[in-house]
Amino acid sequence: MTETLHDTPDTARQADPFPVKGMDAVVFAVGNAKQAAHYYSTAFGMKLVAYSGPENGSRETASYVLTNGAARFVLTSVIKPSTDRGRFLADHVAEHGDGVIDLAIEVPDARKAYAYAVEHGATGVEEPYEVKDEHGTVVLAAIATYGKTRHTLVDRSGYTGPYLPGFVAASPIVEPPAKRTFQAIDHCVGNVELGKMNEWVAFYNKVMGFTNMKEFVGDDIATEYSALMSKVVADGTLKVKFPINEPAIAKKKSQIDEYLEFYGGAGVQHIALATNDIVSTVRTMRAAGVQFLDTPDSYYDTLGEWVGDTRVPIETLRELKILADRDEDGYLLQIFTKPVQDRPTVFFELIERHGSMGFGKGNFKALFEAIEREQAKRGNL
Ligand code: TYF
Ligand code: FE
Repeated sequence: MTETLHDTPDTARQADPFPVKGMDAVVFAVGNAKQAAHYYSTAFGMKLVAYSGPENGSRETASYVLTNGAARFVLTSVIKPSTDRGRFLADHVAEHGDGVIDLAIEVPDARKAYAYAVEHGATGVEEPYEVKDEHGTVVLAAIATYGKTRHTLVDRSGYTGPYLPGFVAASPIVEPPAKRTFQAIDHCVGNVELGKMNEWVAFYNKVMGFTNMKEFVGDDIATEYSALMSKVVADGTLKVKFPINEPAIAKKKSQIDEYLEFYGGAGVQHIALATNDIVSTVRTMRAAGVQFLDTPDSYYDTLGEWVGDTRVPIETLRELKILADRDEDGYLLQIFTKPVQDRPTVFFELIERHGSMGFGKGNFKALFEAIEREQAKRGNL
């Protein structure tokens, strides 16, 4: 059974030219999906629910579907490339390392969504098509976004299977932790080339009718310490949120430039995972060997003065290196992993929101300094 948090009443959708139900999946192309599935099970506490591979008729690729609440990851590897799809996956891993190839979005009508997107300037990569099995029918279509990333548009309202036709149900690799580590995808961040941020923001404005959220990092902050500029686009219900970063020229090499160099172009930088108990999640993931960015003690010496009361005592935040930020709507707690592959590219964020719909602007200085300390260790000064 698939769980879902995607239930917008039909009335709320009518006015929206590009209604979305939420993130459908984050699809990764990786060198070894079998081992990656193990990592996301044992280190991130996710649950294997579906599989596609040679044992059930997919001779070219192996794909593992893991979930945690409404969050879904798909990990795909090539076994033996023989079609364009296999060749694309093999080349993608060779060129970019492990990375995200698809930020799939669940929509109520994939045909309408695709037509709207293409009419408004999107490049189509898959015309709408149906796939069926004994569990029902799914309608899929796909458009291109930054780099080699795509957005598959998924209407699974007529489907009850574990993921998509072609996949069979699978049992968890290990018993998932007693307490769920996270329950949804909060936002998915893209890094694009210098000078391209506004183009990609305009793309989401036009193609999906997404609007800009108020949080952005402009060149004022950029030149001071962050070496990046950032804007956030989101659908009207804020279920799908896409921050877009571009490098800025600063004292040190931008973390975004480092990503672009090692990834080999634009791509997904981080996936933020929503949790309702970040303390317990960070303890569980640290115990499983996940490495998080460090935060200096000095951050916690002054945190209480400006962030006010949070659910978690400052001393616990200090112990676990969790960051906190507050705006007029409330506060949030967040922490960032180190990159999860050898290339300094993709990483994850855990976020616990209490009213705030921001992205931790108050933490950018502490966060970017932590990233720069990691960059320095890699010799990228
Ligand atoms: O998604 C965001 O905007 C925050 C902040 O390299 C952020 O998580 C921005 C850029 C970056 C790391 C975090
Ligand atoms: Fe983030």
